[in-house]
Amino acid sequence: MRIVVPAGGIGGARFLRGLKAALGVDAPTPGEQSTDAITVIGNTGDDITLFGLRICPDLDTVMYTLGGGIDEERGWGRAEETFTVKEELAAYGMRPTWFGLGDRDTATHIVRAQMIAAGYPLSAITEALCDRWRPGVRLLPMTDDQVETHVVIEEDGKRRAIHFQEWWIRYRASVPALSIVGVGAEDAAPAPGVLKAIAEADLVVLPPSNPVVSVGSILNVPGIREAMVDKTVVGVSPIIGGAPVRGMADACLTAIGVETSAGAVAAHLGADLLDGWLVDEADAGTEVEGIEVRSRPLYMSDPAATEAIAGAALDLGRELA
Ligand code: GDP
Ligand code: FO1
Ligand code: CA
Repeated sequence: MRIVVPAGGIGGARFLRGLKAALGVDAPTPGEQSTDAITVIGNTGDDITLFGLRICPDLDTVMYTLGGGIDEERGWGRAEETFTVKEELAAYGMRPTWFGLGDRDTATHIVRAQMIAAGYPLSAITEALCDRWRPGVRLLPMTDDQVETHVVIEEDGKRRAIHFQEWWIRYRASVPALSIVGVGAEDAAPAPGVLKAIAEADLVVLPPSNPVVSVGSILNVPGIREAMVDKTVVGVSPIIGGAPVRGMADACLTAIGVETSAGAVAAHLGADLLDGWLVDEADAGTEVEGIEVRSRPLYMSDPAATEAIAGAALDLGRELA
C-alpha cells in the first residue's frame, strides 16, 4: 500500500512514527527500512534564512524524529543539543537572538548551505541529509521554490508582516495575526516526485498537523490540492475539544476566520478533498456534510496510542477507498 502524507513538524512527525509502526515498515536493522510505502510531502513554509543559513524546521523535525535524532521533550532540534554557536553569535551582536540555533543542528544547516551554494535544489539536499538519518520514508519538500509564511500584525496602529518564526518564537503568537500569507506560494511548483507520488498513492493521510501553516501551506502549492482531490483522503484532527493539543493552531485558524473545532477544520479542508475525518472522543457527534466522521482517542500519548491512531486512519481509508 502506498501512502502520501502531507506533514508539518511535531504533530506530523509523531503521527508518522505511528504510521510506520502500523504499516510495519521498520526493518529489524536500521538502515534497511523500506522507503517505498510512505511518501511525506514536507511543509517548507516555515523555512527561514538566518545568519546566511537556510533553516527548514518542519523537514528537519520529520527527519530527526523518524531518524532517531530528535530532542523528544522539546519536539524540535537535536537530542543532547548545546547552544554555543547561538551564544557566540549574540556576543558579536548578531540578530536575531530569539532563534534557538543548536550546535548539532547547525551542522545540518551548513551542509544545506553548502549544497545550496553548489546549486542543488532543496529536494536533492533533503535526500542527501536523509542518507544519514534513514527516516524510513521518502521525504520530499512540497516545493523547491522559496515559499515563506509571513504573519501580518498591527503595531502602534501600523500593519507590518513578520516571518512566521518570529511571530511564533519571539511573540509566542500573543500578537493577533490579522492575516497569514504564503509569500511566493502562487508561483511555486510542486517539487520533483510530489505529483507522481500523489498519483500513484492508494491513500492520502492528513496527519494531525497545523491545518493553516502546515497542511494549509502544502495544499496552497498550485497543483498539490488538485492532485489530491481525486484520491481517497482521510485526516486526523489536530484540534481536540476546541483547542490545539500544542502550538498555535487556534491563533492561525482565527486569522483565517475558521472556528477552532474539529468539525470546522474538516469543513475548511473541504468535502471535495476529505473523504474521512477522525475526531477525538471529546468531539463525538461532530458531523460534517460530505465527510465520514469517526471518533476515537486521538492523543498521541505513547507509541502504542499513536500506532492505534494511525491504524484507525488506515482502516477508515481502506473502507472509503
Ligand atoms: P509543527 O509544525 O511543529 O507545529 O507541527 P505540526 O504542524 O505537524 O503539528 C501541530 C499540530 O499537532 C498542532 O495543531 C497540535 O494540536 C497537533 N498535535 C500535537 N500533538 C497531538 C496529539 O497528540 N493528538 C492530536 N490529535 N494532535 C496533536
Ligand atoms: N521553536 C521554538 O519554540 N523556539 C526555538 O528557538 C526554535 C528553534 C528551532 C530551530 C530549528 C528547528 O528545526 C526548529 C526550531 N523550533 C523552535 C521549532 C519551530 O520553530 C516551530 O515549532 C515550527 O516551525 C512551528 O511549526
Ligand atoms: Ca511547522
